[in-house]
Amino acid sequence: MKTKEYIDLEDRYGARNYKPLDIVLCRGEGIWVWDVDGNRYLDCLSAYSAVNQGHCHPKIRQAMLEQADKLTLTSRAFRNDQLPLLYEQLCRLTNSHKVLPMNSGAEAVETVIKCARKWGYESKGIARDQAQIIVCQNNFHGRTLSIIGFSTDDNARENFGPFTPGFVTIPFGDAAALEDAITPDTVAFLVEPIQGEAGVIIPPRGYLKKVRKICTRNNILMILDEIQTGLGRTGKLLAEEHEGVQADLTLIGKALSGGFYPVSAVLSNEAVLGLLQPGQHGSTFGGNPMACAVARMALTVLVEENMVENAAQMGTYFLDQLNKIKHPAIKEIRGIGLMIAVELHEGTKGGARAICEDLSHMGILCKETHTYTIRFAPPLIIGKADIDWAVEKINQAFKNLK
Ligand code: IF1
Repeated sequence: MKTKEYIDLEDRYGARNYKPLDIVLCRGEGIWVWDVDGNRYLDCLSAYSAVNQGHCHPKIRQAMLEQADKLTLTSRAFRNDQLPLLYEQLCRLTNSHKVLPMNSGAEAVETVIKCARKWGYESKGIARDQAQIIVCQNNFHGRTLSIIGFSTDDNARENFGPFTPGFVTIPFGDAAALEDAITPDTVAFLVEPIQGEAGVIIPPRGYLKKVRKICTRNNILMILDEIQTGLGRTGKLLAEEHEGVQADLTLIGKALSGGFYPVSAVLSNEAVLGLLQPGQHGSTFGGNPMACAVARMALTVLVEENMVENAAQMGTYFLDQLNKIKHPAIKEIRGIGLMIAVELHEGTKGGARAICEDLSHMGILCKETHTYTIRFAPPLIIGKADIDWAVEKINQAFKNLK
């Protein structure tokens, strides 16, 4: 079958909750993906930072195949030989003391909301059902009902109500606003270190340090959603390291499996996760042997192949090269590590989508966000030569812009 046949089938039978580029991918290897017509593309989205390790990493694949020949799922009614090893590896890598494994990122977010509320009632002494959690404008934490209930994106919320109460929204990057929003019923502040979907919005330097101090001083939990920023994307294993802070609870997902399997986790400590008693939380697939075997290898290759350091070095290089592109449509080029965005001036003809479509014809896959911003987030294994090749195409796409 050719591209058009696949598209016709998908459009005929599929819900239209996405508007993908009309490219039908069938193979991936490292930074490259191929479509059914044999065209090769440099993946500058990395499945929204779920394939930081590169597509179909051979060692993660091997770990998955070997585990598939042994044991895939047992439920948590019984123990398995992979989960404790993942727990130990995650705690050592992230200086955590307790882990709760889940599957999707949104499930990890929902889990942390439950845990923060439980901590509020049982440790902080908040009145029952009064817990408040502070979140930021333009947040993205997933698509479940509680999460979209505190989204500020109308498109994500419209006609899905009623929503879960107990959330207060403040501007991102404004530590004073956090201080002002805290009440005796506040149990936590949930924030992305860098807002991904909002368009790689980087907070002022020192923001996370101030947040840490405010949360400690007011006895509220600092929760960092590192599902997109974590696992090397920003040039550190966790983005919190850029400011030398340690959250009370940290969420990871996506690249935790290198793109092979949905695996997420809540990283924390006894004081919070220790409050959960048997039967109070769980999931059929959470912490299953296959997920853990894949995640263990995904973490191993991330560290052993120096992908985090490479992301830091190549991110700096990519940003420097992009900043040499001069075009009146470019409003700002920003990023940390390999989490980069090019923002166009409002009103740019065709918006960021037009650039993404033109780039796809030149062999680069990237995605627009909020009409005028293009994200560039290649796998963390990318090298200088490939970045040079990409920058030349990006430069050409801007030259093509009318
Ligand atoms: C889609 C966006 C990115 C996330 C952060 C939690 C989650 C995500 C910081 C939930 C997931 C994904 C969702 C995916 C596209 C992608 C996305 F465009 F939707 F917003 F990356 F920016 N926290 N982000 O980025 O994790 O439940 O998806 O495993 O919905 O199409 P999930």
